[in-house]
Amino acid sequence: MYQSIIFEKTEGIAWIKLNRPAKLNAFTLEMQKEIHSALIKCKNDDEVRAIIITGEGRGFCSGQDLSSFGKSVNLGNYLREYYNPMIEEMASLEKPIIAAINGVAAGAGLSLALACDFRIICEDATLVNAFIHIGLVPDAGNMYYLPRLVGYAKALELAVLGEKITAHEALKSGLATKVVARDHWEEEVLQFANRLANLPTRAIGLIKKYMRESFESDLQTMLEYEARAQAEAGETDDHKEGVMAFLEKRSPKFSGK
Ligand code: T3D
Repeated sequence: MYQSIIFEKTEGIAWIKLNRPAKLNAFTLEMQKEIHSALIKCKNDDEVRAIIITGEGRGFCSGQDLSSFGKSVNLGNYLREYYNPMIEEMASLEKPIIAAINGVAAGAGLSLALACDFRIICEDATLVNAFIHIGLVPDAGNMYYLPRLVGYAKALELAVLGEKITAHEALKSGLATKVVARDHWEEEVLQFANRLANLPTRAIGLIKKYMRESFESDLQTMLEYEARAQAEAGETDDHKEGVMAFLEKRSPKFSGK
């Protein structure tokens, strides 16, 4: 039973809801451990084909809970022990993860969103790389993902100036998959997650696994990775179903197997 998150499963979709709304879902040690544990559950559960991370109340996540930090904490060790394994779990999880950014995402809360595969942002939500305001540097994968998403110059600007950006600015700079009106928030998030959950899940996992290699690999290496991934995808039921459906002129029904 979780204390700081709500974990729910509905028809192929797992929801991880950060649940400290009075603090805009600021991270505590307990919350980090619980998110990590929920991600492992998702990895091991074949029924889960898409994961949504969102926040309860008016915030997505306001980053590290600043009131829970004692003076004696070594921040580097804290990151190594709690944040980094959670971010690495997200990267290696071969299922799509959606950040449903319902409200402000700040500091490591923004990092959490960046580590997701898709970001759906509510029209009135804001993002802020808040670390600089307290004399810290972006962490929890922020300095890895941000330049890859928006380019070096914009990433540096967001990290150094720490200005709030709106959902529409996030969309323009490549941070957001889509911006959704508050009135249609839940229905659009669910629709997007359902769409992913009904795609060939194993192929998505392989895309996620190998596409991230492209930043560190040359063409030859990527060609070999593609061949390996395709060999695996070609053995799936979903590949057979996709081809059959095409030949029979009907919509495919993918099982994720
Ligand atoms: O190695 C390591 O582990 C270091 C890791 C660091 C990772 C980090 O994440 S560093 C960055 C930490 N986060 C921040 O610096 C953001 C702090 N929060 C804010 O700047 C603002 O709250 C927001 C811009 C996020 C939202 O502003 P606003 O005006 O919408 O809300 P608010 O009134 O400031 O906040 C509402 C409540 O949440 C308030 O509590 P109260 O007064 O009603 O009792 C506020 O104190 C609380 N809250 C918000 N963020 C945090 C927080 N409490 C603790 N920690 C927070 N991060």
